[in-house]
Amino acid sequence: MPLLATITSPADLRALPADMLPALATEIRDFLVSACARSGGHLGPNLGAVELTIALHRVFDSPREPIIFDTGHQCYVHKILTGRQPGFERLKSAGGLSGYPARDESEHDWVENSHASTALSYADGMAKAFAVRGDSRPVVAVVGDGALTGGMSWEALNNIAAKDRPVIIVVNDNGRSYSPTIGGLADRLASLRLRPGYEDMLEGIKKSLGRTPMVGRAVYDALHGMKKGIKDVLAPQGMFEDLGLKYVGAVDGHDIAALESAFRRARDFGAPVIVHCVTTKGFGYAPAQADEEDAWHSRGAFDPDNGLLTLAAGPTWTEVFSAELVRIGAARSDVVAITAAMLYPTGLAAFAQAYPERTFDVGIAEQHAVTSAAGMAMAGLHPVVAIYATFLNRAFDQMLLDVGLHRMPVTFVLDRAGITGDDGPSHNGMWDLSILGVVPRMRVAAPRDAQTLRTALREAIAQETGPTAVRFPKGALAAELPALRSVDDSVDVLYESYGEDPGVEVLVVAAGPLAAAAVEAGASIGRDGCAVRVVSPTWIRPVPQAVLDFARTADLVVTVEDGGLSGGFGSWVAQRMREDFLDRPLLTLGLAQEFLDVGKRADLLVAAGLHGEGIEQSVRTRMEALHAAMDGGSAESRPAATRPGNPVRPGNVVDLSRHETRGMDPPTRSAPS
Ligand SMILES: Cc1ncc(C[n+]2csc(CCOP(=O)(O)OP(=O)(O)O)c2C)c(N)n1
Repeated sequence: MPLLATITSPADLRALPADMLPALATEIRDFLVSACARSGGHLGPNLGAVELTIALHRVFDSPREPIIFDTGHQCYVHKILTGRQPGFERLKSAGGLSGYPARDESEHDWVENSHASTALSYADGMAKAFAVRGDSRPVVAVVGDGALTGGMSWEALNNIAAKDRPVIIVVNDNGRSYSPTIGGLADRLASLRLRPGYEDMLEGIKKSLGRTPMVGRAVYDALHGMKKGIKDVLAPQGMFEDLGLKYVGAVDGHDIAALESAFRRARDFGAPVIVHCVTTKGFGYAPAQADEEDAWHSRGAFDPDNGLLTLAAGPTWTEVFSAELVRIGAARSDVVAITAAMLYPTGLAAFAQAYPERTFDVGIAEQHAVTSAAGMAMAGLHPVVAIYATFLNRAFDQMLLDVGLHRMPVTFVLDRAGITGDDGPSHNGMWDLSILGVVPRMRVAAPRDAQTLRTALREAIAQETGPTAVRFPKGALAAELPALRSVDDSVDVLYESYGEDPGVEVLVVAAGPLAAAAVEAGASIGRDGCAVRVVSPTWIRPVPQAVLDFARTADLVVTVEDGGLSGGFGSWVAQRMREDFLDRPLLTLGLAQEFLDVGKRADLLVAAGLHGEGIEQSVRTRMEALHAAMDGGSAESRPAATRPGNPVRPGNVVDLSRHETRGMDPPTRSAPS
């Protein structure tokens, strides 16, 4: 029977003889590779944390003694050891196991994270709470060298070091974030990693001196008394000790016995300790370990035999942005790019290759990235901060005051905006519009396809009087959706069932790539003889005047967006309509302001009613309600589009196949009967 099948809890693990642990580690690696091959996942970080997690669960009594994983992407082994092996059948899928710690999955998951650099603060808070309650149990925080570059980690360290509370900080140092971790701290850790281990050396001295009795012991003790001095020469962990934190390490992060011994010493100490573990990302699976780009930090489904991706990825939004920024960089030497430790995922690697001196990886430090961008703009550059939409949350104040108040020309490029899906609730980029909308004079673009993305990016970077943001979603690029016509150069008309007639029964204003679903819905309603217009403004903030002009002649205005409804695009349109005394019924379609369940982006969009059929249904329901309110609901007086079984009026037939194949051709114009 495989060992792994016998492990359903940390107690089972603790009962296992130490000499069986290497075999268990091998089985866990095989299990991880098969699970991630099926569903994709954070394979590299987890392969690197196998021994470390085994040792932690043997030494600490989880869940009583909390083990908090920073970011949480490396918690798969922890899940395996805490009774969740069966859940890996549906890793990162609806109804399956989350790719991050999840409180409703297990009592071993004290926190539910995914944004980096929070573990030390959680641990500090728990340790304070236990102390207040007279409880001396230890709290463990596992933090990567990447997460350690985040400011919150240092704010927490400053507090943790101030008191003798038993917080054990396990630094999982693989030298990488996605790419190699950068900065002074990383250099410092690297030197700790590379120098001969102090503890090993001391042990060596002890052994050789021990062979000369009498003198030996005395010399050893003297040496030991000089411990700190020697330590500082051999390994500059003074950085931590100066903060008041005991340092243990560097420990081989793939040697379970060494790890267990270091953790036990740290546990016995009863005060804050750093245990510095040196690991290798992707350890034990050659394709991951050998990958220069990111050691398979996060990988889609693949063939476990050769490591090749199972599904060939089509062109992505990120690639379009990436290539266009390089072109812009060639023409504009003042354009610089900033990433918070995500050079490849945000598409900045090509820019970095072309213009290395104009690319800045600041570490996992979004707040600093944004204020640093403000500084660059003050000194004459045009910074492009490329960041996942969800991580912009971290830098709200910096965006509002350091960039916004100073009217600095900084362009925020928000990748993974809207629903991202399988990374769970905290990774959805559904908050950005709500916070962008708070920033005075912030201009926001939501391109709907590759061409509008290229144009929006150029226009954003051409702005010199204040900040701009360009948002686009995760994954495969939407099909090109050409405009029938453009109004004021700012709003594209994608569909109209009665041509350019000003008055319509329904105006649909779609933000970004949901334009395709909006056209599908609009065309279906228009086919029933209803006067429908679907428009797509690439720049959604400020709300273009042309949108308001269109709204003035519509019976019902509908906004569609891939973001939280609270403070989003629909609310901006509502506000502008109020300001313009535009008293029209308004239906705002978007995401409920909730933490969404894990699922595929496409499925979650359907669940939110943001696909063609869903939008159509919402619009029809609202039209029906409006007419019912107006005339008491008599079926005959309702608009054609909402009458059950309504025959399509001749002349108003929209040939949808033409829309699908070559964008949005206008339907044959005919007068309403
Ligand atoms: C605030 C924030 N910014 C960016 C990310 C994206 N991200 C996820 S893991 C990671 C690198 C983490 O590196 P490290 O802590 O060293 O862990 P490793 O994967 O190397 O084990 C980054 C940048 C994030 N999760 N949170």
